[in-house]
Amino acid sequence: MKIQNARVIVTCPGRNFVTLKIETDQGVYGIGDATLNGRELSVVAYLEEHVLPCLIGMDPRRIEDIWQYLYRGAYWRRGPVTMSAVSAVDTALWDIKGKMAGMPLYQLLGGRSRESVMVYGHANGADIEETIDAVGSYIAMGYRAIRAQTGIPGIKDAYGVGRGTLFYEPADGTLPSNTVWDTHKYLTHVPKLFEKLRTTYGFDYHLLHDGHHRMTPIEAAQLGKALEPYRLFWLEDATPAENQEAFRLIRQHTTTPLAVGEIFNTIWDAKDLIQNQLIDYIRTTVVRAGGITHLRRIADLAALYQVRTGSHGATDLSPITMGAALHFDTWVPNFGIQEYMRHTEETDAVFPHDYRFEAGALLCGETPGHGVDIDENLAAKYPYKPAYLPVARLEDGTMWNW
Ligand code: CS2
Ligand code: MG
Repeated sequence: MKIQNARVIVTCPGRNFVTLKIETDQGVYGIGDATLNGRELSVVAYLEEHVLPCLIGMDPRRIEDIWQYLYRGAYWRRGPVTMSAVSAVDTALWDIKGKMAGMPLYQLLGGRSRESVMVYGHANGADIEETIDAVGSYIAMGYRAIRAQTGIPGIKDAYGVGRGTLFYEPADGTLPSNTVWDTHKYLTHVPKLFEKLRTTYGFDYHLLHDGHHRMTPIEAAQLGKALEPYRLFWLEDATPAENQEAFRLIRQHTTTPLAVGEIFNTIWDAKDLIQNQLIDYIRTTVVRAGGITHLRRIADLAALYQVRTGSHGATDLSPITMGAALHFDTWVPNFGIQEYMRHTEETDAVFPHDYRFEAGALLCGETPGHGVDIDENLAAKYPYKPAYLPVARLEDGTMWNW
């Protein structure tokens, strides 16, 4: 069996997605997500110029060997562009493997470990009252876990407060838009949100919050401590994680569970965090961290230290990633939770899939492979449209973390 053709499909049904399609000489094809929000074309170039020519003629059944070839063979290892490309190849090959075996992906991984995959949605509002209502609407939709983000008095564009409700897409503009941040105002305000949420809805629902890399370790420790009475499921991206040791300082001051890793692209980014039990959930994803093949390695390391998975699942990860992630989540023994920022109807039409939402959970389907396809004719109707994630500066103009 040989890879006969491999090509990249870029489409923009409201936001950009990059899809890799690998076709074999036996008429079976597989697809993988290669979307990197705000840097999409860099992954397209990496794939088209440096990866796809190497794949032609390779045996698509040799998933591990091709992964090692693309990782070690690049010489310049790791990084979001390289690993998004490797992830897309890996995901497409697992899709082919499932189709050849006539099995849904979770069966190939080891079978079902749970009946369904608990997910969390994104509730946000311009102020606490609006956010309280938004959380209520997610509870009414059947969610048992909800991320809550709110506008911060004195901050114009606080992170996570979308333009609209169900769909949150931060990328915009042909150049990055500028936002202003102030951690002191944020730290003063956020505990009030969670006090009000627990007063309003009690403790029967899981509440999550994303710090989105904005705090220093001691500020994150302050917030974690202040949120302890409200028993969050997790506080995410409390501080930038290049220095994995930074989480030790947060850990020393708070029992609020910590989650990190949506921007990680290999196990090396998380190794110390996991082995020193500095986090409780690892957020690595199919599209960013080397596909199914590498994500399994990360999850297995995490399991040794009672760290659970909590994969990223924002709108800028295509339905292909969501579909493959659900098969992974259905199998992985140390599952924690799956993020599920719903895609728009436009996007779902371009990427027909067999997963479905039910009672606060997602259920993967039984279609052989990962259960997601791409309608190329429809995809062609949405040409690429440049869009960047915003940047953030402090009020004095200091460049900060968006
Ligand atoms: C966020 C993401 O969902 C999350 O946890 O961190 O929405 C993130 O802002 C985007 O994926 C960036 O493209
Ligand atoms: Mg996040």
